[in-house]
Amino acid sequence: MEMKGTPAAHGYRMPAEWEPHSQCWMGWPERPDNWRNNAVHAQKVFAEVATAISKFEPVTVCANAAQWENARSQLPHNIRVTEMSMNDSWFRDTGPTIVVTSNATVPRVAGIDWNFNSWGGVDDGCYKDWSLDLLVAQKILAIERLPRFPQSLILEGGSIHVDGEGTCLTTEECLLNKNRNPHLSKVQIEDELKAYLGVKKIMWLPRGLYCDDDTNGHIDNMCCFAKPGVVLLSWTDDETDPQYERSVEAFSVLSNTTDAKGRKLEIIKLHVPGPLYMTDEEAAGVIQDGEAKPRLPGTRLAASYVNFYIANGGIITPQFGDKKWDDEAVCVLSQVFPNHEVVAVEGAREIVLGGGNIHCITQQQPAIPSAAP
Ligand code: KQY
Repeated sequence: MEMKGTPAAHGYRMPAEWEPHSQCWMGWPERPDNWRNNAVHAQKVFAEVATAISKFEPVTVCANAAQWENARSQLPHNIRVTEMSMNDSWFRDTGPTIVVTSNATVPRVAGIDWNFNSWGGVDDGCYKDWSLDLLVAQKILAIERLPRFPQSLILEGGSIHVDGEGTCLTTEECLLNKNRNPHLSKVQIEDELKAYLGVKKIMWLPRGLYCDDDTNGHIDNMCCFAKPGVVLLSWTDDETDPQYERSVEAFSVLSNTTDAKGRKLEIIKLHVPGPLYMTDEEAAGVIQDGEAKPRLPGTRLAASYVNFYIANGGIITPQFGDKKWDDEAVCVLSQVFPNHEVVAVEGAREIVLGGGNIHCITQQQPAIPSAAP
């Protein structure tokens, strides 16, 4: 069912990720011009992520027809595997943003179907044909019989975070990039976010993570809410690392702003790993066919522990093989989320080789809220 008007006008809001979910959606990686060695390593890690999440909430993994049997064979049976066409498997960005309302006169859960241009269009984006990705959100909503709000704004889910209490966090580097919505001003984009996410205030960081070039600096690699009034920020103590300047800049902006409720933010630093770089062997495993952005040896990987997923009672966090900062991330996240079990996914390097991480490959479906009395 297609909804008329905007979600906020019907009382919908995007809940925070820590609010209850009815399930999590993921895609299944396969394209050999993004995932090395025909995606065999990535598939193994996607299966680990799905399995970890499935301990906390139901998971549905969608796979192209030719991959359905392979996906089914690699995933435990408590995970639903369904056939769905896609160009790649970044469901944070191609899936719907699901919103909820307690307003009993409309369905309590609905989905926003954003426009998508492969993170920047034919010249700047990650691959040249995204026609199947454009249908992913609509298909998920149809499977769940959820009403759909179509949106012409080009926006990926990884470019926004909300606290569920009226604040949205994003980056200028991505949302104001001329390769997304060049005809819209900052104020017009804010108005769209308010009307669709049900938020009152947009907090803009100037830039995302250093070298997060595939996404033009998505917020979900740089900073996220841990609870209302508290954010986790990608950080480095190394002043010679170009990431330092970005983290200091973001810290300053966050320190000098208040959220929608007028709170000053508590900022918790989450040190980045590495720096990590794509090896010759890793790059050689990717078919460079001109259809997708080349994966070049020596490229600095956009690796960040902020790119975790909050499940019902679980934090599913990437690990990169950098023992010091891997352990530190688990320690910080365990303190920040004392009521969640932190689950570390060791092989997350394989996901970052493709350009994102655990948050980027997952999409929560919020639980149905109770109706207002
Ligand atoms: O990080 C993401 N949200 C998506 C990254 C896409 C990379 C495509 N190569």
